[in-house]
Amino acid sequence: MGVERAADAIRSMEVRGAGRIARYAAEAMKKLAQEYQGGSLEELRAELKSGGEKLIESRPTAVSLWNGVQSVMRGSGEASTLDDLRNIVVRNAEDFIDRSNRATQLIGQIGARRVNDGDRILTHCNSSVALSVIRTAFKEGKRISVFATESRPWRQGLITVRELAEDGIPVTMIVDSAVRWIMKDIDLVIVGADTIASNGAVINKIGTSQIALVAHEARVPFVVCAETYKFSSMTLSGKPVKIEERSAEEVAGSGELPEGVEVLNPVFDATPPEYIDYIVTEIGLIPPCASYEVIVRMLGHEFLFENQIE
Ligand code: RI2
Repeated sequence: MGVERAADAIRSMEVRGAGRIARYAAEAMKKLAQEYQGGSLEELRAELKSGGEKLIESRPTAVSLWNGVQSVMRGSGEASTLDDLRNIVVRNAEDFIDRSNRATQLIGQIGARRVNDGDRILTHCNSSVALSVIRTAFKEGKRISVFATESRPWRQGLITVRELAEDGIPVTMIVDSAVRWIMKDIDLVIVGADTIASNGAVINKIGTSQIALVAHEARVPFVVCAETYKFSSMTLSGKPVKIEERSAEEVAGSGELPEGVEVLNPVFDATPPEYIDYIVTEIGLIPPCASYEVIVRMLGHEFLFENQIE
């Protein structure tokens, strides 16, 4: 599978989930380096650069994709031979994928410590790290039950209910507009993230911010689970997060709407830090206000400013 094919699979959401698309992009970059047949260091460097750009453009909101590509390319500027460059990219890609999978496990372990026996948990969309916390708590013997939103228009909630049902975890699907109706019966909300900004705001599937608002009103803890590669250094240098808007056809089938009726289909929204109780990362459970520290620790100031400030 070439980089173009990988970018198409991410763009079409054949491959989806902020963590999964980052690992998929890293694998595509690794294959590009391994399968390059030319003999030129500069040509491979150019192909990796344009391939990375295509992958990043495929889903503009999830910074995990950008961070994943940067992680694969880190240190490649020092390569003095074709084999050096190939080895750096392959090693970085394998390291990123391993760290990403390990982070999912660690987040499960750390987050599960804050799940109590008997908790009724609400989750939104389909987040592998949010489900890692839920699965870990269940495996530890905590008698939890889960309410999963349908998460229109893509209905990722169907994936969540299938996965949890297969694990034997009691799960109920609700329509998105029932979150305030169900919140009185919920003990804990756990969601994932696509991007976390330097001020602690969390960009996640559309509808997350209203769930956070409703949880805040009901005094229900609202928890975000995110690997450190979902924290955005670009927001630290002032760049806003682009909220992806997808096609009208994902919302209404052809012929369902009268001629001339427009459809707005933003697929992410921003939850302000004040509605978030804590963020579970693989380096620990942090308050949203610690996002700056995570970004600097993850990337280091020198990386930040050599790559961000034009
Ligand atoms: P994990 C998904 O976006 C959802 O917004 C989910 O919460 C987030 O990515 C993180 O997913 P989409 O790809 O990395 O369904 O936790 O648009 O699996």
